[in-house]
Formats: sequence, structure tokens, C-alpha cells
Amino acid sequence: MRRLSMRPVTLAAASALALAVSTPGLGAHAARPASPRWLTVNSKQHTVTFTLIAGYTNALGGLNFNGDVNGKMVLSVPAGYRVNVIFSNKSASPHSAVFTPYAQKDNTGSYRTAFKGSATPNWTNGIAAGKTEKFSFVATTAGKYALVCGVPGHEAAGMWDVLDVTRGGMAHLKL
Ligand SMILES: [Cu+2]
Repeated sequence: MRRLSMRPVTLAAASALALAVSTPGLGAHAARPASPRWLTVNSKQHTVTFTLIAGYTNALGGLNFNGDVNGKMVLSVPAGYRVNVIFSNKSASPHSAVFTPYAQKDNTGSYRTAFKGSATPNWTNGIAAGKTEKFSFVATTAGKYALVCGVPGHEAAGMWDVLDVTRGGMAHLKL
């Protein structure tokens, strides 16, 4: 990209670029804008910091977390880790973030948190565009959990991903 901008962009170069962008098989990751560092891990302190952005891309009309929907993004942390979440909303409509037991991920309107403090406050209303909210919890019990948007209708549309609390192992994020 930088090399292209050093000289006038010819029509051929421009169309080659357009072709590269639209080539099937490159996948959503190739089209993703330069990513923030989504996850930082401090294995000594048993702490992770998770950057979570609602409406990061246009996937599902903005109903996504970090560009991922329908359980595609999986955050794995060993049981006992503290998860510090920096949640922000990049889309025009309000969004929230709730970590809830996986079996209850469709309980829109009556969500409960999987762990003490594992959600943004007032998750039914969510936060407005451009806002950031931080929350923090300890993933005390191994198991599978869902990360959902608590604004009614959003999870049903696909705005959910996965938290996997493991017995041991390393904290990591799969996008
Ligand atoms: Cu939402």
C-alpha cells in the first residue's frame, strides 16, 4: 500500500487493487482494518486485558464484536484468570457486552452474568457510539460461556461470541 502511494496510482494499479480486495478466498481477516492488539496476557499475574469493539466492521450491519459474529471469536482463559475488558462501541446503534452461561445465550431480556461483574452495566440499553466502558471479572469456573450483546434482538441476529474457561493452558484469542 505504501509503495503504491509513492507514485501516481495508474488505472491498472487501481483496478489490480480492487481485484485483490474483491478476490474470494482472502476471507474476512484480509479485509479487516489494521487491528488493535485485541488481547494482552500477563501469565505471571493471571490477568488478561481484552479489547472489545462492538461494530468494529460492517459484518451483520455492525452487529459484531471485533468483526466476528455467531460464535466465531473465541477467547480462552485458564480458570482463575482476571479478565479486564475495555469495551467500546464503534457503530451507530447502542451495544453492550455480557458474559453469560453458554446455555443461556438466547435469554434476551433476562440475561445473568456468568461471573461477578462480567458485563457492562445497563446492558439492555447499551452504550452509545464512541463510548467506552470498562469492566473486570475473575473467570472462576472452567466451562463454555457466551459473550452476547444484551440489547434486545442483537444476540438473536448473531451478535455473540465465545468465552472458553479452561483447566490450565494458555490464554489466547481466536478470531
Ligand atoms: Cu448490540
